[in-house]
Amino acid sequence: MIVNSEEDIKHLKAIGHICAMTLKTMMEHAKPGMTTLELDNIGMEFLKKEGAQSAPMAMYHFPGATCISVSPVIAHGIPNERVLQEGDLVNIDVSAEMNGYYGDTGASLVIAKQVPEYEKLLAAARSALEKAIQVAVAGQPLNLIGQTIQEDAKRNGFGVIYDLTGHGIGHKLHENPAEVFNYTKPKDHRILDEGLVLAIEPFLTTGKGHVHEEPDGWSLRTIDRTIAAQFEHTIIVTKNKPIILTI
Ligand code: M2C
Ligand code: CO
Ligand code: CO
Repeated sequence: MIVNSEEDIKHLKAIGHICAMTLKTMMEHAKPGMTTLELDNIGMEFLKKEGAQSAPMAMYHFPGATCISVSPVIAHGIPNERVLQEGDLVNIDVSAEMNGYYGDTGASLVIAKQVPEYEKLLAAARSALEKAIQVAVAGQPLNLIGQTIQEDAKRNGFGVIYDLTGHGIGHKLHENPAEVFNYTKPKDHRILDEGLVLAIEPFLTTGKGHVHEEPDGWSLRTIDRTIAAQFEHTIIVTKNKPIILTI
């Protein structure tokens, strides 16, 4: 969506903040010995308490309030009886709706342990998101986002997942522009409009950058079972610095 009133901004900020607080709470509670379903319930209760509803459930009948993906699953992981263990690389993705407005955020983390190989990947994925947000300025090519993510990932020794993209968001979870690539597409001449609401979500990997859907019909794992990490924010494009909604 393109925001065109203070009312739009107020509602987007409200749901963005709820998504951010839900993610923070879930990350703080993610401990060895608990199941991903128990962690999802913490997220679901938090959303309910704030008056928001899970976007994956409402929009796609996803079997969980949030997506919790344990490596080598990197996205759309279904919360289940899987017990989290020290050293697991996990992604939590929270998207939700309130008053007809949507927010989307995500983060990867390592459970209760410092694993140098994983920490390097997490730092690089965080860096790619930060740099991509900086270049998301009205009048600039949308392709600059993907180009920036890919170049920053490469500078840090990683590749991107080609099959997963960021997206427009606002009155639905996934809106136009449908694909905000995490790599450069020189023939993509779309321009970022002022007021455009975007979810930017770089996925970085040590592998070839393609995914495979598991038989559960949702979970996406790296095709080569390599590690990957994602960080995601929902933003509003302006003439200057973007407004980050999911903080
Ligand atoms: O838009 C995402 O970030 C998720 C969608 C949840 S719907 C089950 N919030 C995403 C992540 C990975 C691939 C596609 N979309
Ligand atoms: Co998301
Ligand atoms: Co998203």
